Amino acid sequence: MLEQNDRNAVQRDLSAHRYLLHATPMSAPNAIAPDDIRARFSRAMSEMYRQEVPQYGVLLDLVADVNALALEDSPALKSKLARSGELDRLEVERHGAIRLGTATELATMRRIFAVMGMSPVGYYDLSVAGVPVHSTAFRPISDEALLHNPFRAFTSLLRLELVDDPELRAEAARILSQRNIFIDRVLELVDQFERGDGFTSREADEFVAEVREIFRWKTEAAVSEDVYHRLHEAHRLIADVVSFKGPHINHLTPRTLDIDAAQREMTKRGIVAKDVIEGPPPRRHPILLRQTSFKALKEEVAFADDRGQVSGTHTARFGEIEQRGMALTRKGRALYDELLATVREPDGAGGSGQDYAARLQRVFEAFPDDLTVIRERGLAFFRYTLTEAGRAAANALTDPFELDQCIADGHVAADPLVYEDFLPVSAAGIFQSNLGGAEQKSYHANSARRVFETALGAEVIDEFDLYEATERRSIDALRAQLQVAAAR
Ligand code: OOG
Ligand code: NI
Repeated sequence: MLEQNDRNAVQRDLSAHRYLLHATPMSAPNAIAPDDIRARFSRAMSEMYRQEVPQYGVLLDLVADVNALALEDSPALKSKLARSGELDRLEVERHGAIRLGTATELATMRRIFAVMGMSPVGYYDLSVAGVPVHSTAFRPISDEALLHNPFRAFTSLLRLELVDDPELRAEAARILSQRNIFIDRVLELVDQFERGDGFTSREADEFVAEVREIFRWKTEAAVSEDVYHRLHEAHRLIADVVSFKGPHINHLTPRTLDIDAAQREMTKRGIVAKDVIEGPPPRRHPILLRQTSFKALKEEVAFADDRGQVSGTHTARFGEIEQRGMALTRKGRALYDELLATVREPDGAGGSGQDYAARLQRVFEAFPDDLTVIRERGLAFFRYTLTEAGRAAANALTDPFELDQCIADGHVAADPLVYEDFLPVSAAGIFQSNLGGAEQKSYHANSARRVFETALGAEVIDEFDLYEATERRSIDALRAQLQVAAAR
């Protein structure tokens, strides 16, 4: 049965984030809305990445083809996506990822993303999988904003405290403290936004263009070849963050409706794909998130030596695709984590082995794949809406209404909410695969959420609270509709 959520707890938690939810001081009457700035930004990033990493363009075309086929093959899928509004957002839907070096960079990035209506959701500790970062995802949080454009930025902060060698640690910290990745004009525009003055369309374009520059690949390294190699020796990721003049976007990920087909298509079109799809196995009713990527590119770098510039290469940037399924409740997520843990290596990173897919499939037979069962066991979040039949019968329905009865009678439709977030084990697998495969460091895993939030200058929003609130709002809306009908 649908659990009676502790509504007050959700409300309390969300009001603690009022500054984020209402991070839109829109006093200027003709100001461009954050949702529009985000949509422009997402488009601009995609154009840039297409130029920088041509295989990303191939990936976009491939995903468009696979999606068109999937919709053609399944009118049911098409009408479901149309009903939830996802059909319209599908073509523009993607996420990107960046890695930052300092607390100041993270806090400033939070302010920049707020201009685009993106808030930090979730805390991901990647040290458990041997990656010395912790992360959050900046993303839109309201239903309307998600439908408008769901662009997300998976944002990691380097944890230098996990570097063993004190000398190297100090040197990396010194290099990072000397770089400034934000030009003054961007900060001026952020101030203007925070004052409530909003942006004209030209200012919005200027902001988008300047923020995009922050994420552009810059060939000139900030360090010598020798320092690069020492950082690289400590961890490839440390070299990737510390050696450069800015946090280059390291991938952009479109959303596919059929990741197995997309994976096959990648190979056909000459893209060397990661061998294992991260996340749950294929199912009739997809849950959470499945992801695969292609290997990072080797890019030209000019190291700065006393002797002048020395050319070399760096491998960091890649492409990824993902298929999104339903958002799970805490209970559903606990079951997912438990099942996944039984098929993973003890270190949690990178599912592998020839029979991995088969083992995954077998173990996940314990996760129900029937929507009614999933809902009745409280494993996923749903959106409830009145059906045509429900509308016709509305004044015969009573309040308090029996949700399950209404669903059984066909008066109310229950559609799963889309998972809008990320998965730490999958993220670790993606990190590992593009860091050059076999490399495996082990860190004393320790989640440092508070430290991360202090660096960020804000708390991260709990993603479960957001889904819970969305589900609850749909039930409230239903109830209101029925009361109106009953009063007639
Ligand atoms: C981020 C990897 C995580 C995802 O989709 O899980 C990620 C990175 O490599 O910086 O993007
Ligand atoms: Ni990604």
